[in-house]
Parts: sequence; C-alpha cells; structure tokens
Amino acid sequence: MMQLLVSDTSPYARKCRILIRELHLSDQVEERDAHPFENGELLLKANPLGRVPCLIMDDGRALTESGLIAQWLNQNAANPWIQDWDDRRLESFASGLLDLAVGRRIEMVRDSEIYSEYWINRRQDGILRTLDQLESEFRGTDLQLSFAQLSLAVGLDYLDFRYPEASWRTGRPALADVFRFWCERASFLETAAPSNA
Ligand SMILES: N[C@@H](CCC(=O)N[C@@H](CS)C(=O)NCC(=O)O)C(=O)O
Repeated sequence: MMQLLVSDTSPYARKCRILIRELHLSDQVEERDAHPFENGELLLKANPLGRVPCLIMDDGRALTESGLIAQWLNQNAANPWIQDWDDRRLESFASGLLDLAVGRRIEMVRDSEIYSEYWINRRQDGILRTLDQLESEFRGTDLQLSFAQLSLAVGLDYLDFRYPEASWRTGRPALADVFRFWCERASFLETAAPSNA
C-alpha cells in the first residue's frame, strides 16, 4: 500500500487527495497526517525537504512535488485522465497562482518587524494578473476533469480561505464556473481545509 503524507490544510496535498478519490485509488493509497511544521520522523525520513505532500511508493522510495505525485497517481489508475500540452500549460499557471497565494500568506503571518509590504504587494499583483489571464484562457472552455481545472479550483478555494479580499469572482465568471463545477464533486468537498484552521 502506498502512503501519502499530508496535512489537512495543505492545498498541495489536497490536489493529490482529490485525485486519489477521482481516480478510485483509495484502496491503493493510505493518507497519513504528517503536519510539516511538527517535523515528525515519518515525514523527515521520507522527505528531507520537510514538505507535504510526499508519496511513499510500494517499494519505499519517496516522491515529492504535488505535480509529480499527480502524474504518478494518474499513471497507476485504471482509467487515467488524458493530458495534452495545453492542459499542462494551464496547469502551470494555476499551480503558480497557488504558489503566489501561499507565498503571500507566509509573508502575512510574519512578525510585524520583518513583515514586508513589498513582497505582499508583489504576490498580490501576481495573483490578480494571473487570475485575469486564467479568466480569459478559460472563457468558453468545457468544464471537465482535468489537471489544470483541478489545480485552479484548489487555488481559488485557497484564495477564499486565506485571501478573501481578493474577491476573485468579481468580473471573472469563467473562473467561477470552474469553481462551481468542482464544488459539486465529493472529492473536492471531502478534502476541504477545516474551517477553524
Ligand atoms: N512545490 C511543492 C510545495 C509543497 C509545500 O510547500 N507544502 C507546504 C504545505 S502547504 C509545506 O509542506 N511547507 C513546509 C515548509 O515549507 O517547510 C508541491 O507542489 O508539492
């Protein structure tokens, strides 16, 4: 049985947890809680980077990086998703959006003496520009199970969770449609971060 080390607030881990459900791999992958900031032995032994998600494969070797883990899970599924280059291209923007949102959050929770307005503004500007680009890219696209739309929906939910002032829905109906599509899926609802986190 493979093991996926996760934390319940990590949007990167969530991408993999959603895929496990969508690809019907729950009987092959056990999800184990390994909050990165607790520096638990299980996580640090598997992943010297000290980050989640980390997948421990059947032979004991570990895989890091949510995108790579996603590819591995897909390859192990009976009915894998087909991914073309445009989906990969859009996925990289959607996961970059998540990186900026997480980067902003890290800056926001620093002590006031080392808090940097410059970095917060830089992250915010990048988030807003990328949302606008994704809105125009996704306009008219079919709503479907794809890596790009999955990463995007996780990123948008993370913005609701940690940066609601971004008001990402305003003027961005295509993004709102992608988000609604995912909000109807059990995989998405079951993996939401706890509301008190
Ligand atoms: N690029 C990585 C990012 C993973 C990541 O940053 N995970 C966070 C949790 S949301 C973490 O474990 N942070 C601990 C740390 O950075 O020390 C991925 O896609 O898997």
